[in-house]
Amino acid sequence: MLRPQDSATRERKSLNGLWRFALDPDAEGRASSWFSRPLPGAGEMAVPASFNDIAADSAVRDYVGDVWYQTTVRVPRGWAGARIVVHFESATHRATVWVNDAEVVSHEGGYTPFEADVSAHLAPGEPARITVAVNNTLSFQSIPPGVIEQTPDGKRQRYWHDFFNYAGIHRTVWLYATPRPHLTDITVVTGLDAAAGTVDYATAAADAEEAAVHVVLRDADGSEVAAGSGASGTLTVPNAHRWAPGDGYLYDLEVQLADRAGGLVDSYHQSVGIRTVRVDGIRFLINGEPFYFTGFGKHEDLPVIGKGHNDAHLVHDFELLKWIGANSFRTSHYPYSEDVLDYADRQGIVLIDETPAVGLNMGIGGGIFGGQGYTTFSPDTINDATREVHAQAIRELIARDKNHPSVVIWSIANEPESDTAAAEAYFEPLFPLARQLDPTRPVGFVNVMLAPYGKCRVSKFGDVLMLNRYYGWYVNTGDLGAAEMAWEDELRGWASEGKPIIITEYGADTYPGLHSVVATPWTEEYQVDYLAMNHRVFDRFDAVVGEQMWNFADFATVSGIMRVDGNKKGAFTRDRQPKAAAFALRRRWRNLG
Ligand code: GCB
Repeated sequence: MLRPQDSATRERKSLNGLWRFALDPDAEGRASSWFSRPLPGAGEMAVPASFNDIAADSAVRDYVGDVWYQTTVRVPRGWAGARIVVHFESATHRATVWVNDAEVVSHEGGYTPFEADVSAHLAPGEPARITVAVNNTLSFQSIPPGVIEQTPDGKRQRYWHDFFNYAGIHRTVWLYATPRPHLTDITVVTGLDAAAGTVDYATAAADAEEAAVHVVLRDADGSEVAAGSGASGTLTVPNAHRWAPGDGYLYDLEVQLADRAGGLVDSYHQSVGIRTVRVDGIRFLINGEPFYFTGFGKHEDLPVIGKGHNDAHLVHDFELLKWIGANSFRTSHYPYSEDVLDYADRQGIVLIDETPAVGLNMGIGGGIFGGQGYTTFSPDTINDATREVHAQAIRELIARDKNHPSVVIWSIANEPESDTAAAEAYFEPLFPLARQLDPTRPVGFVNVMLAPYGKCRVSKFGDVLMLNRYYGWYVNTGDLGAAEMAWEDELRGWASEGKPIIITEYGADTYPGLHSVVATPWTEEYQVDYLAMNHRVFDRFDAVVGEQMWNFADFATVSGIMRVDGNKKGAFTRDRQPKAAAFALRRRWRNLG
């Protein structure tokens, strides 16, 4: 699937704005065909945004089930004869879409795009009604998983990941038009040959048996540097300007479909960053040079709009990354908006790209360790059907993000149970799946403290080791001396594995404005001391090739005794003000060189 764009042959129309909106607590909307008329009793809701925090009402915030969105769009008159598609960049966690009275598509998974050819269901020049039932229920067969529990106040969604279950239409909705013969996919793989760069490209098209493919590669000034013909091929760029961390240099690959007479049929522009990624022993190489990750695990999380994408906040967050000296982040714990990926490409920010497979671990709940009364992997809980949903999430992530030079690692899960035979059996096929879908990038998963060195049965499948550790916070709380010893001891074990290690999380909850002269958890001073202890430990190991502090900013979670208005491990507050830790990180990262 190609992301909608305007080109010489394509036109798109954003459907963002206020949509009609209704909850469906009695689950009657589908049976009563709510899509066939103006939504009954509808209010209005912003798209893109999570619906949860928009209303001042816990019935909306904590709602579980179908919610309905509806808009009316006038289809441009000029689109007569075109193929017309409705495209959702995401709908969390699943959706069914109707155009006028016709059901056109359903999609499972809250963070990847889906679309449908709706040409047969609307008419250029006429209005069309688009209705979406978005469902936010998590089950043992969803990624991420969850369970519905009955309480005296009704049903309640429970889950094992530590961020609020925001839902709704979080990203842009497009109506777009392409010619009938059209490009359906483009894959680029880049290489380096001394000063030259190579671009292997492969294209796919539909309804285009007669059409020929031509490609032109242009540099950032728009000058042609290479050209070719054929559905796939290799282009060579002498003296290529490499994409590199901090230097988001992009070429533009224009792919054209032409008819027999040479007339232009379809045209699509694909950005290309020429770079290589490789693991060599304990080194992580970008363009053959050792790379050390600095940065964060982040979230898509903002006041009011929840997980809704917002361009102003995107740019601001990247400015803060630059200010603090971060060169990377992980898209913890789900694929982020494609606007984020595009911007990271242009800014030269390096990404670890993660699936939504978080909370596959019933030993953890909301950051709290301990039995939660469920077995993680079993025929009745996370099972083969779940693994197929997980596999599909991996397929959709790689299909969507394969061409982004910023993405250097696929993370197939965050902190699953990984110390049991059942976990090993569950994960074993998922690693080769990811490698088969993309043989060019290292594949890993993020290991939890409950499966320490010597106990984890899944890490052996990964190309890199990604560790989340909270010595000095969840264990050895307030005792950084003991924490340092325990942490160094465990890390020594991992370092003996001969793989690069990235510390993908280390952090301490910190209430902004809380101070103490003696080391006291929750204070700004303790967070600074905690980070310094971690950095001392990392610096003792050559195998540690990166540190991503948890978290970039404070974020919303379910409420509970471990969370004070959300998770407070941010270097920045939720509204992006720096804590003392931000200045400490800035001093370290800007001097690492
Ligand atoms: C973790 C999780 C992350 C949590 C964090 C915490 O290990 O990966 O989602 O938010 O710990 O703060 O407990």
